[in-house]
Amino acid sequence: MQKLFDIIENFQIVGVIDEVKPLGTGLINDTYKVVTKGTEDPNYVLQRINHAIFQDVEMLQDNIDAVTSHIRHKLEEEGEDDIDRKVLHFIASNNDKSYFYDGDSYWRMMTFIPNATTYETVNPEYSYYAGKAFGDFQAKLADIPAKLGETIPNFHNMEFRLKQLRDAVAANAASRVDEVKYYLDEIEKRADEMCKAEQLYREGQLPKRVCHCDTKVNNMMFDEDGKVLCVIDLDTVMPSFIFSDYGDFLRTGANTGDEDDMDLDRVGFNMDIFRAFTKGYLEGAGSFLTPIEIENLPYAAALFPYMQCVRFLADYINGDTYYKTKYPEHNLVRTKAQFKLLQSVEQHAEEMKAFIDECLKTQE
Ligand code: GN1
Ligand code: MG
Repeated sequence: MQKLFDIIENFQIVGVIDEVKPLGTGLINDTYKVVTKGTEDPNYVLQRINHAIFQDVEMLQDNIDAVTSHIRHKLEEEGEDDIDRKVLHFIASNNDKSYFYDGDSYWRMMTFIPNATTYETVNPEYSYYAGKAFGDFQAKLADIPAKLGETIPNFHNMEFRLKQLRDAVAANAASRVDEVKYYLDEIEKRADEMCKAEQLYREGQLPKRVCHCDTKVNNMMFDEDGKVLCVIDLDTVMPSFIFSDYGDFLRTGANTGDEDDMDLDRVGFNMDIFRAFTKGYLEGAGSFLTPIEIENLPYAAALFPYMQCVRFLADYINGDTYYKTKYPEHNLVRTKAQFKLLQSVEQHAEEMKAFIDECLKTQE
């Protein structure tokens, strides 16, 4: 902990530090809450950026600066009076950068948003607000003048993720391929269909827009009334298909079980959450979505459990080199849970389509 106190010394914060403790359940970065003494000064969030995964920290922080200042500007224009709870505020380091490098790791600090909560599961009402919030987030970023870089190249490119899985199978580094044959077959059966977005993009039918690309339900801060204050975890904000944000929320928010549930009977796709989130999303993003984007929202709902299944399985086969794991089979358990979720989504394909058509009719 002393080390963390020393790191914090390198940032221009106000207040005297009382305590530093782990925060959140992220699988990539290490996150801490920095509590200051008394109630006058703000508390902070300290993060060690996973440099093995985010290799270009300069680009990463430039993206985040561009996004947060653009959103801040829009909120000011709208006359919003709670701006500091609606957009992240990063603290400058002593040499006026938005991060600090200690010779080994990259660190950054931001103000802790007071009176706000994150959730691992949400009810339909909160999902509706979340849908609106993501639609609104994308709408606000539609005219961002900065050209954002890809902080992780090919992050949500399904063809690339399948190639990584196939490469992992060919190398079989942890000798785990034999035990996962069933899942590999199931993945291959769906491969062409799941690469549809890349295909449509090549044909010029599908645009890329600035997206959040990690819209897990726990990456949102809610206020006391269940309304979304802001979206956090901006490392992966980059150009992508809108499917990323729509699909990844449903993958986490509409799962009746946990992402790594060992009890597959608990895992399934909750249509009430789907309906509420979709209604909110179409209200927030309806103004700029194209018919191809809207028509493929059910595809997006399937794509993200599928992609996550591919990514967890590839990591399992590689011997767990990417995601934090709590036990040796963790990535396999995650793969199975995501596959079960995918099957449940597939069973609801027609119902999803019908609901979206219905929403569009009432919006006309
Ligand atoms: C990672 O950082 P975190 O835990 O919010 C991952 C996402 C995955 C998610 C799976 C940079 O997100 O893409 O969907 O885990 N982020 C990165 O839970 O790989
Ligand atoms: Mg997170």
